[in-house]
Amino acid sequence: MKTKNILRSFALGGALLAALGLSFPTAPEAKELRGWNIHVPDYPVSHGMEQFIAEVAEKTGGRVTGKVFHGGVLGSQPDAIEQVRLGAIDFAVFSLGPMGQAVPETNVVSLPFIFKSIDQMYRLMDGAAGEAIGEGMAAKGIVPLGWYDAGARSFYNSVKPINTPGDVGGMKVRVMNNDLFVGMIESMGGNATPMAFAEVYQSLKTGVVDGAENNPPSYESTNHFEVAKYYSISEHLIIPECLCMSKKTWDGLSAEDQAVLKEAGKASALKQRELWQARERKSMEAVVAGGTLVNQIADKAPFQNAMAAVYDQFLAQNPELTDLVNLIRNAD
Ligand code: BDP
Repeated sequence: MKTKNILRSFALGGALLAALGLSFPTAPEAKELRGWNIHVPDYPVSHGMEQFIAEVAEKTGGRVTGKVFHGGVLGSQPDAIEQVRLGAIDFAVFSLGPMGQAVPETNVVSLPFIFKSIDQMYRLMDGAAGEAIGEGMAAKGIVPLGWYDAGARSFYNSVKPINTPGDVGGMKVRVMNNDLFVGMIESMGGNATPMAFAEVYQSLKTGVVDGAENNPPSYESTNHFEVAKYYSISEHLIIPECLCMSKKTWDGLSAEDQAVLKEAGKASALKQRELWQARERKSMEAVVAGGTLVNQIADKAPFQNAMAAVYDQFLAQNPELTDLVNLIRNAD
C-alpha cells in the first residue's frame, strides 16, 4: 500500500514535470554485454577477454559491463559469427579462419603461408592490411577492436609423422569451416572434413578423421594430443584472431563509451599476445611430456608449391582482393 502511494506520487510528479517539459534526471541504463568464447577459461584468449570487459566496466563507471561465456557454451564458431552480426551476442574472439564465409576480406589471411612470420603478421594487421580487413568486417556487422595472436597452425594425426605433402595424401583431415581449407587439404591429396571445434576430439578418437591442424595451445587444451600423437611442424597457417563487437551493439553505445571500448580492446590484445608466447612454450612441453612425437618439417617448399592451386582459385573467384593479397604477399 505504502509502495503504491509512493509510486503514485512519483507518477504524478512525473506527469507534472512532463507537463512542464521537464523530466526526472535518470541514470542511463547500464548495458550488460554477452561475450562468446570457444576456449577454456585458462587460455590466452580467455584472459584477454576477461581483462577487456573488466577494464570496460571500470572505465565506464559501470555503464557497460559484461560476462564472457567460455568453452563454446553459446554455440559453435560459425553460428556465433552470425549471432554477433545479428546482435544476439555482443562481443567475441573469433579466428578469422571461419569468418571467411561471411567476410571475404578475412579470407586473405587464411591463405596458406601468406605471412612470413608472426612479427610480420602483427605489423601488417596493425597497419594497412588490418585496416582493410577491418573495413570488410564492419560492412558485415562486426567491429574489430583488437587483433589477437593464434600463432601458427601445424598438422597432427594418429597415423604417422608428416614430412611431405604426399604424406597427407589419403588422410581424412578435419578443417575449420571454410572452403579455402578444404582446397588446402585437397591440394595435397587428402580428404578434408569441415567440422566444429568441439567435435574434433571424439572424431579423432573414433577414427572419423585421422588428423587435424592447429596451434600448440589448442592441440594441448583440447586434449587432441591424447588421440593424435604425431605433431608435424608445418606452420602452414598464421591466422590472427579478432576481439570483435557486434556493430548493432556498438552503434547503441555513446561515443564516450565507444572510445573506452577501443582502448580496452587494444590493451587486451597487447596482453593476449604476451600471454600467447608463454603459453605456446608451455603447451609444447606439456604435449611432449604427454607422449606427442614432434617432428620439424625440414623442407616446407613442397607444401608451399602445392598451395599454388589454392591461390589461383581464390584470386580467380575474388579478383577484387588481388591488391590485398599482394600487399601481404609482397611485404618484407
Ligand atoms: C583455434 C582457434 C579457434 C578455432 C579453433 C578451430 O583459436 O578460434 O575455433 O582453432 O580449429 O586455434 O576450430
